[in-house]
Amino acid sequence: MPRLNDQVRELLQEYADLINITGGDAFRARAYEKAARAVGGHPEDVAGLDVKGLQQIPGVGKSTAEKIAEYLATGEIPALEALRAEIPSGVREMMAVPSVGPKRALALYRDLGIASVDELAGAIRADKLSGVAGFGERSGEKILHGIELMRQSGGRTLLDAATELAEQLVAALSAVPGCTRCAYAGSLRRMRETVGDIDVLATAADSAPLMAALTGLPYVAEVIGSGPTKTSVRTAQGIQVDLRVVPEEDWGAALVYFTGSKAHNIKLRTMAVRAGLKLSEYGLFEVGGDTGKGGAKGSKDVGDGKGKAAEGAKVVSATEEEVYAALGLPWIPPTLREDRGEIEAALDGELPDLIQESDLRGDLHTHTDLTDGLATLTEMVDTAAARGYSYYAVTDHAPDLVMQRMTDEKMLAQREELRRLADRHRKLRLLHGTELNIGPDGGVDWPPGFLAGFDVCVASVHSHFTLDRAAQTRRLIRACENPYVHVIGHLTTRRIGRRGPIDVDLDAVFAAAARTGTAIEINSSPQRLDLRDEDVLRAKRHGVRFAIDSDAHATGHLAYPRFGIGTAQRGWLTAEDVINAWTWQRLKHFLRKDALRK
Ligand code: DGT
Ligand code: CA
Ligand code: CA
Ligand code: ZN
Repeated sequence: MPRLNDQVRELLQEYADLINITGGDAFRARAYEKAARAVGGHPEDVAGLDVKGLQQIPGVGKSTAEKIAEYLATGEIPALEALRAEIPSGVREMMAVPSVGPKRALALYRDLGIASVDELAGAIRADKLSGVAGFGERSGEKILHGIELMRQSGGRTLLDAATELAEQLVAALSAVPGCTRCAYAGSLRRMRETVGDIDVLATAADSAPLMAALTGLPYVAEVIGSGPTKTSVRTAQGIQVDLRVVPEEDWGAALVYFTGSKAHNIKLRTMAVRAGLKLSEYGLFEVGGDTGKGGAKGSKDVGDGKGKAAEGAKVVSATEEEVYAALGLPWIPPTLREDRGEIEAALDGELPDLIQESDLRGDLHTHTDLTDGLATLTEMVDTAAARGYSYYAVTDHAPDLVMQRMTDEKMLAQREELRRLADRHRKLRLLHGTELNIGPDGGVDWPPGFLAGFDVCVASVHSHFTLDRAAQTRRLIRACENPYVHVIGHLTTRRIGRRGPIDVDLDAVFAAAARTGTAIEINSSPQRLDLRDEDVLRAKRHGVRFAIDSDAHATGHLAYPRFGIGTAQRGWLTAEDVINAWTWQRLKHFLRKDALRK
């Protein structure tokens, strides 16, 4: 279940949004927005705090603290409920459509009476919006695209929330007497960026106590179905969980099956059939009666796992390794199981030696409270040191992101402070960096003279998201060509389920990055995971190097690279491909971009 702090963050953010769109005080809205971020990033659970304690959280004032306390006590914030009641739920849903947003949603409702996403889509298709003030010809198209995006992600859960819930489930079920094994499988084990539901697998001689334990969990809101082999429930947060209990000797086959992906499974099953075998969630079997090799090729049960072919003796099913080995394959890491060539590579002995979280030696993109982070420089550095890193870069926002109010003086003062901290952290090399803003023409915030003073520069797009493809491509290539830009941050700027990627010729940018020795970031924030897995694989083919960064805005976010590692593995990356898996000696050389500075 998402942390209480995250629930409170969402409620306060919603309150701020509602103040804005109902024409309330923008200053107040900003204060609630800030409080929302502060609570979300606060390391301590708000559950145990009273009004006084809540006010100790930086950015949380008295009236916010009171609202949080009300929520903790009653499960409701009356002021929020009152604002919610002013706006029909369909209109609030429209506000969530990327490229509509609160202001437009309210205007559509007030001026045209459009009160739901369906009505909005209908109005655009019937061409009722063109000519209405503020709606150009392309807006309709863009909104339809936004609706599409929202529907695609509809019901899917982000990786961090799903992981947290799955870990709680596995811990709870593992503690049930009689449970001999328990793990999560499905798309979550493959570390897809979002998951449709959570699949948990367990072994026990008697499944009943496990099923009862699941349905009895306090955060389970609804039992969708329950039987001796499978139980499905929905949590209070609306996430579906499927639990399957199998006999211990079938663990390996079941884990392969329920980890998927479906496409990977189908390929495995085809291989089994070619070898005169049959693979299902119950094991790998000889095909009874028909032992003719190849005779089963093209058999109809390929694909559904519940084939009707008579089952002969069981070959193996206890471990994943055994199942793969019996098919002539090495064990294949779950993050590769998407039928993107992993079975062919395994047959050729060419599976990549995937990068692991423990390979990361540092983080090259992080923020402090000098800009929009929540923690101080010291707090961030101490937390990074505790992670065992050998280098750590602080990269606060540069001045062109006006609302962050950065100045040369503040930057230089931070650099001084960082150099002083170095005495306390002799094992952690501290790098002073910045996150530059890539302007519409590809320029960045500071002239070369000032840029040369940084140890590392990340450069990211934070504005002009709607430039056309050619302009977008040009600006990113120019950023790569800047001799002081080492890493391109969150290249496509997408926010999963909220904002689509910018329109850019990725291959052209990848080629420029490879040519200029500019790394491309895998931003590990679960809301971004940008670059995404498939594009990572594509960039790697161009010879691009990557930086797996947290983009942390709070100490807790320094753990995000765990999710970026999932994306990197899904993009077939090895430690060799990732600059922050390199030693400082080697990274230092990379950060010079010497050839370009001549
Ligand atoms: P999700 O939940 O939509 O993010 O994706 P998955 O991959 O977790 O899919 P899910 O929960 O429907 O099923 C879990 C695994 O079970 C899936 O990865 C592969 C296996 N599986 C489910 N249905 C089928 C099927 O019809 N055929 C085959 N071969 N495998 C299946
Ligand atoms: Ca699933
Ligand atoms: Ca499922
Ligand atoms: Zn950042």
